[in-house]
Amino acid sequence: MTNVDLDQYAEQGYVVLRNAFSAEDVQGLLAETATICRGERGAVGGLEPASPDLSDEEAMRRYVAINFPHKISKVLRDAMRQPSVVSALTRVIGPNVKAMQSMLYMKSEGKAGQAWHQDEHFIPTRDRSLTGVWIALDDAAVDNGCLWVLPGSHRAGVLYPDREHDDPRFDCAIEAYDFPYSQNDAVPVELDAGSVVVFNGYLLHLSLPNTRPGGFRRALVNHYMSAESLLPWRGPLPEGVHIGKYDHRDIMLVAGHDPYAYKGTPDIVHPYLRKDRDGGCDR
Ligand SMILES: O=C(O)CCC(=O)C(=O)O
Repeated sequence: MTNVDLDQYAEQGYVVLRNAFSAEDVQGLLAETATICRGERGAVGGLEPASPDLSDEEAMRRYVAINFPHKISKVLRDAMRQPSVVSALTRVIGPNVKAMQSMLYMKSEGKAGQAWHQDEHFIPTRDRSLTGVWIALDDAAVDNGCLWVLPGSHRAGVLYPDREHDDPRFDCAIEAYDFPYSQNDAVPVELDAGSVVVFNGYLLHLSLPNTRPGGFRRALVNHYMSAESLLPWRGPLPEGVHIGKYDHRDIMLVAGHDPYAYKGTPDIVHPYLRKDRDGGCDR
């Protein structure tokens, strides 16, 4: 069983698992990232297949991130089920755990970060069990746009107000504001490739732009929650279904038992490119 400091997790809202993925695992994930960005693994909404003369690096530089890549990639689904990470998740969530989202960041030099936010704002669970797993595929440091957190900010169990913003450092996603922390409380989570940060869905976090010349800051981020919770997420709802009963079921069980297995796991979400600030924000 993976050793997780549960006291630190409860207190700070995050915990780092050093070397959760081997150097070989990371090489496999980077090769898969290039294949996906070339359009050679399957359809990704908005992605142009790379011509043979485009290098892998150029193919990856075109995009900031892809949402739901695990839907077309066994390598990424296997990473979602990585035993040491799942073992940690069973300690922080409980014995029954489902995965419900993946995001693959390329984030080459110049690409924006994401402003302060709480993931439960975007992905509401009924029991506050949402947990992010952020896997560094390159060494992640301040200059290439690592994650920053506000330790302990999950503890109030409050989702803070949010608004649109015009800060060019960040992508078009809304920012949280009016929370009782200052920038001085923020802590960078610098990680070696293959290490992982597991964090609570109420933890305030951001990332800054990648300012490292020529560099990438690739990361795979997977989201998990307890299998017992319904997932009232993503619209529009099927006709006649009330939000209180809606349960998004395009999930993957990674540990234990799925009490809603009788509902099946329909294929609902498909990979798509994440909006890059360079293309402007739709407002
Ligand atoms: O990796 C990043 O740049 C942002 C990731 C993030 O904020 C998230 O996973 O919620």
